[in-house]
Amino acid sequence: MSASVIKNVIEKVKKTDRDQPEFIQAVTEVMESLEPTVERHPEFVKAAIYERVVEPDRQIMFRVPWEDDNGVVRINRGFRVQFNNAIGPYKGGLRFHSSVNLGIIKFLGFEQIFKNSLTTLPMGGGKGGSDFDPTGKSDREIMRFCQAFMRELFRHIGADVDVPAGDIGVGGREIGYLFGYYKKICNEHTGVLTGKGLEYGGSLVRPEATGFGGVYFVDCMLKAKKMDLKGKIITASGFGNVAWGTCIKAAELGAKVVTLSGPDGFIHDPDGITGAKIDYLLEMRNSRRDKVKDYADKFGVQFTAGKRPWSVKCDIAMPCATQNELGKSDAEELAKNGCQFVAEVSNMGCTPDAIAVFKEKKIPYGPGKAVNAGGVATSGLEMSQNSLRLSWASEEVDQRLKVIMTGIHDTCRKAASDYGFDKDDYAAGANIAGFLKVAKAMLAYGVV
Ligand code: 2IT
Repeated sequence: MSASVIKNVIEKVKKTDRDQPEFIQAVTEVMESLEPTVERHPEFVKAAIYERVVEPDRQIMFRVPWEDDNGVVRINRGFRVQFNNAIGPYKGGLRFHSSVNLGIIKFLGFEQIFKNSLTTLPMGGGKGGSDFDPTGKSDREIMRFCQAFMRELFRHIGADVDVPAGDIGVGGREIGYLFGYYKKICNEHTGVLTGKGLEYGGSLVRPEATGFGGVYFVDCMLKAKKMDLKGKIITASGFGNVAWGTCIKAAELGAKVVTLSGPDGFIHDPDGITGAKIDYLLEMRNSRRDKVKDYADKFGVQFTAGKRPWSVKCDIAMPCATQNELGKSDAEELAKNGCQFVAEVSNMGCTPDAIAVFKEKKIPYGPGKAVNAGGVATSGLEMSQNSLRLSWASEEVDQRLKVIMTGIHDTCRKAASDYGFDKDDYAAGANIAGFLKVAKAMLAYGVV
């Protein structure tokens, strides 16, 4: 029975959402690991929880008209997918990138349901964004776009309804413009967005949190094998917010990140990305040039054009850029070069055939929804602080983040072994543990 319930859900999504490959990929990965839950929970089958969880509560698409610096009117498409609010208000980032379409927002929103559940905080799953490309845009253009985007989004969100945040292309500056405009038109100063500036309700450690959480998770993975981070070589991709936080915490715990990448290629810095070099990542991001070669030019290290960093020898690989950024041949090369752990900090960073290689080679692989959950967890802590009308010291936030990440790590291993998988199968454990909480809540509500 279990095989057919799961198979039918996947087949149906493949048919009805055939133009959404990333969504089909995410659904397939999650559903396949839920097979053992079907046997154990006939009540979920009876209530059609598996069929329901792959269908968003609602999908909002809207026109975003804005004026560029030359007075030309430009039109982009805006999205907010409110996927599932069984365990809390919809929560998830906004992505501004030229590749954004409904399928990408749906895959991200779907992953967010289980990720948010794993954090143990009361947050449902949602995601949004636009096909707007921030590369090369002026500050005023970014502002006008954010205001135009919020001009429609405001009617769909709220501190107890749906709380967006940043993702690729949306950082502190964009959240400032979005929040400022929401406050203006709603006349309301509430925690409706996270990733806010410290002056107006933001949380300490939120900018670093995704990377910090990723490194805490890796630390747990190593400890489970009686190893530790001291002296370990890490290859990372990307050079945004996530890679930045990863470099800081890795350096703090005695490991060394030696690569970064961008759309133009990757850099290799064998001495490690530490100290002032880490600060330079912020400058690179603020320049909006979207080029990692600037790092090589500044610090005189090797730049390889048009390639990703997975050929560089490492102990731990941490993809920090975007979906499907690490494929089968990359995985094979990592294995050949002695890589011992893979922790995906990006959302769905590894392709299914890359994950299969890790499994075959017995390289523990931490999936994005567990490894990168520190970002949204700290957003949840920002919401808590907003509700309390208090702000916590950075030590308090960081400590809570560490406790949450350790909890997620242990939960993944326990759920995997409870449901008949290898303890090292973090992907199965994350999917099962994340799903069970949401499914039980959905069941409690009856058929709605
Ligand atoms: O993918 C993610 O978890 C995020 N972009 C962060 C979402 C959030 O609400 O902080």
